[in-house]
Amino acid sequence: MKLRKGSHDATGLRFGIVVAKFNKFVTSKLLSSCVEGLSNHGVKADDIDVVRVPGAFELPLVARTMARSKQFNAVICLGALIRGDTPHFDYISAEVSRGIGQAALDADVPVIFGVLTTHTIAQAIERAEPAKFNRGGEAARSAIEMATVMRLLRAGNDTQSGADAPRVHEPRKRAPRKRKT
Ligand code: INI
Repeated sequence: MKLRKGSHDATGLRFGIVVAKFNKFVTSKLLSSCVEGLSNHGVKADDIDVVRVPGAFELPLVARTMARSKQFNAVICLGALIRGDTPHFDYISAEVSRGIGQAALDADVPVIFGVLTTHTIAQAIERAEPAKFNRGGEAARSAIEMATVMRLLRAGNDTQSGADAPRVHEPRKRAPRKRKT
């Protein structure tokens, strides 16, 4: 039996994050703990691009565009869907989960589902809280693990760990950012 798995060493990897502004009191926490999670595993600030969208419904299109740009080893979607009194929640959450899955398959790049779907505001707050469920940090770890396992599989090498494996699926280089003067 051969066991192949990713690692949590993200040095040199690049990540895109798409974050919904709706329920910002929750999604801002998801974002900060996600960025912290990435940097704790060796990702440089310059290697993280964040795009804000109005609500969770808009996550899949932007995630797909980012993933297809081939600039990122993985894209992370962050949002908070909180059930209200109408069926609105059910329509949006079904579409968002389907769309995020589809984005990954279309782009052939990991797209992580860091979207909370909760019955109450309290549940959402608890899940975003770094000292409790820390779903933002968890999304970061899933993205790193998927990025490294995909790199390993694409390299076709059974013996190397994700961190040591050569980078076959190399994201395209971006133009250097202009400094503000
Ligand atoms: N967007 C969310 O991210 N979370 C929600 O809980 C939510 N609710 O409940 O309505 C929500 N709605 C907005 C939606 O995602 C779109 O932005 C909007 O419909 C415009 O397309």
